[in-house]
Order: sequence, then C-alpha cells, then structure tokens
Amino acid sequence: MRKYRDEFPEDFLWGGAIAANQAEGAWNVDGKGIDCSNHYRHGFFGEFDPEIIEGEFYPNHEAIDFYHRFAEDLELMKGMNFNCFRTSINWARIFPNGDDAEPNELGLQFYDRLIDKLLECGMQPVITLSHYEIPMNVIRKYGSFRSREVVDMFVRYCEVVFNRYKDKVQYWMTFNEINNMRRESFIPAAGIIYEEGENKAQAMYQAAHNIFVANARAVKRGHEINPDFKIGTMLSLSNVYPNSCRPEDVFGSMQTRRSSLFFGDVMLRGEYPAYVHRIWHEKDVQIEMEEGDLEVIREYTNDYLAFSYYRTTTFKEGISSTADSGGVTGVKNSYLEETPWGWQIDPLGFRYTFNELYDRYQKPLFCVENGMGNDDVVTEDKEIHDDYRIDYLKKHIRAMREAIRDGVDIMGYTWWGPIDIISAGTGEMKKRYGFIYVDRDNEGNGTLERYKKDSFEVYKQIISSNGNNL
Ligand code: BGP
Repeated sequence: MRKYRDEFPEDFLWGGAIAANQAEGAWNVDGKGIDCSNHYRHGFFGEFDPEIIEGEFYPNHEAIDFYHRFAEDLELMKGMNFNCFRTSINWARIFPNGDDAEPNELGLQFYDRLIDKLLECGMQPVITLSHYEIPMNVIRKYGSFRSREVVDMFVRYCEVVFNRYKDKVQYWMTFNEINNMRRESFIPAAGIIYEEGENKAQAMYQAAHNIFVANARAVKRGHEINPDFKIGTMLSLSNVYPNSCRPEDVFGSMQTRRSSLFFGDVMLRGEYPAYVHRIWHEKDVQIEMEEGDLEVIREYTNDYLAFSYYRTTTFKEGISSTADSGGVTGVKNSYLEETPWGWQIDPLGFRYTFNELYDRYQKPLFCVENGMGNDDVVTEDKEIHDDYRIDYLKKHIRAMREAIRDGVDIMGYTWWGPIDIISAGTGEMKKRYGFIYVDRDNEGNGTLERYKKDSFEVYKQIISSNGNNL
C-alpha cells in the first residue's frame, strides 16, 4: 500500500522541454525534408502557406539555431542542475519524405550528437516522436493519418530511432498534444487538411483511430526493443471550469473536457469510451477498422500520461469557446490574473488537474510543459529581472508538491521553453518562456547570444533542493 508522501521523490525528473521545430532551425540542411511547421509565418494559429513563399520570413527556418548551438545550450541547462531534458526528434530529419526506403543518416547523426551531449551533461533524454513535424510529403501524398500506410511509416520511423537509441533513451512519448487534432484549423497536430464539403468529424475520428493504432504499435515495438522503455502519450490539458453552478455550464464544461480526455481514455485505458458512440451516431461517423485493431489498442496502452498545463478558463453555455496553443479559450475567470498574452494563471488548477487525471487513469503523470510567455526587458547590463516568471514557477511547483501530498504519482516536471524559442501559436520570438534569454526579435534580427535571466538561479536552487527551496 502506498503511504503518505510529503516530498518530491528522490528520482524525480527535473528539467525543461522544447520542440525541434521551435528551436533547431536548420530547416533544410543535412538532408532534412520539409515538415508542416516550416509552412507557417505567424505560428500555427496563423495562416498555413500551402507553398513556402520565396523572400518571406519564416521564423522557424532558423529559429534559435539550436542545431548548431545545442552543446553550449545544454551546458547552460546543466548549470541549472537539470537531470532530464525533453525535445523532439524531427521526423523529417530521419525520413525526409516519410516513405523513403532508407533513413537519412545525417539526420540520425545529428541526434546521436545531441543525445550523447545530453548524457554527458547528466540529463536523461525525454524524446517526443512527433511534435508538429509531420513531413509535408506525408500530408500531400497520403493525406497524413487518414491513410493506413502512414501508420506503417510512423511505426517504422519509431523502430529506427528506438533501435538506434535503445541503450541511451528510456523516456519517450509518441504524439505531442494529439488532442489538438480535433481542432479544424490545427493542421500540425495530425496533418489533416480538410476538403470542401467533407464530413470533418468522419475524417478526424478516422485519423484519430489510425493514430491510436500507430501509438499502440509503437508501444509494442518499443517494449520489444527494450522492455525498460517508458513510452507515454502527450495531451494538452490546461483545464476548463464551469463558469457558474448553472447545470448547463457544469455539463458543458464536462463535455468540453471529454473532447480532450477522449484521446487519453483510448490510449491509457485501451478502450473506446462509451460516450463516443453517441457522438459518432449523431455525426454520422463510421470508423473503418482492420482486424486486430481493437486488440492492439487494448493490449498496448501507454506507460504514463505526459501533458501540458498552462492555465484554466471557464465554460459558459451559449458562448462558444475557441482555442490557442494554451488550450481551450472560454470566458475569463474573474478570480485569476493573466499573462500579457491573456493566459490566466492558476496554480491551484494545476493541483486540481493532477488529481483529476490520476483519479481517471491511475497511471504515472509527467508534466512536460508548464510555463509563462512574457515580453522580457533587457537592461543595459544584459540583465533580465523576470520576477513574474519566478512567481509563476514557484507557485506551480508548490501546487505540484501539494498534488504529491494528495497521493498523485508524478514522475517529473519539465518547464516549457527553458531557453527562449519560437512560439508555436504565434511564431513570435517576443513571447519568451526561458530562464535563458536569446538575443533575437520577431523579425529575425539579433546576435543569437544567450543571457541568464534572474529565474535561472531560482530554478537551479529549486532543483538542487529537490523542490523544497520554494
Ligand atoms: C504547446 C506546444 C508547444 C508550446 C506551447 C506554448 O501547445 O506543445 O509546442 O509552444 O504550447 O505555446 P506558445 O509557444 O504558442 O506560447
């Protein structure tokens, strides 16, 4: 029987998280294929350019040049005592077109160097296999995960990297924030571009089914390759409260939440939840399944749930919610303050979310994204006094400790964007999350030099004290 736990476990994973497409740059070097993220000038909530326009500025084509500067950057992370670091392998570096006969050796060599450097710095690599980086050819030629062939391509890509890094990487996650695929305009989540007049729910749920099969098959192959692998799934789970005690608000907020948790329900519990059948019935959705699909989904569930949590919002009946990279955007909560980008800060919501998820899944939880985007000011002495970030950080870590005391099994915490990177949602550089400042602006000007912010030392102290110095 588990006993009361007052503190963070000794083997708690502390670190930071980035994504290849928001940091690496080097978008077309060493044999890399073009991936969907390369087609955005103003982030994933801006316009998707079907063709890359010559002469236009695409922020992630160079990003912060992590591709060439990772060694220096990881030394800085080591200076904060990170014992883990989350990044993605960009699928298009390994299989530039998705359907190539052989993997791209130069792409693999880049990740060899990166992973070796992580290990040398004492950090466990935590690898996302698909973080908004689907090769464009997979989208154009196959319609992405609408097609079963893409399931095979994805599993093959996983096998290649699982085999290559089987003795170096233990922590994996398949798809970043895959629940975002339910949003029509959010192409990078699953690579689905809708056709005029088609039944979108049909296309979305079919692609989701194919992704569930891909996820389960990746878990299966991963565990065959190394039984010690921990392979999670990853969802965007900033939370939503009822706006009032009006029953319609309460019921509607549950339904909104379910539209996200649906993905976890299938991948962590191994079954389609009962409520989905009504949705399929009402939206005229018929899922094509192959023999054995349901068995593989049932048998190969994920080892843990990774998730992002930035904020909460509220649901009010009659007012339609929208979304951005932080999750659902409903009606503002009058009890909460917000960041300059309007994301409402809610540490108790973090504790609430941990409890909610553990009650539902009873699997280890890993918060792999939490943080605040801010427009930092650099003084003449190149100092950045980011008290607001320190405050956010401490309050969320305190809330996480309370969740541990509540009995929730939490594996680790990786702050989103420990070094400033390109914003996923807006493509801005100005929306900074880092403890490390990068000298680059929204138009791509700057020296790319790195400076420590005040928060750098604070996070270092927190990690050194295993979450006690708060
Ligand atoms: C999540 C993504 C990240 C990340 C984060 C913050 O949706 O997984 O890639 O960027 O949101 O969003 P933004 O960069 O838009 O502030």
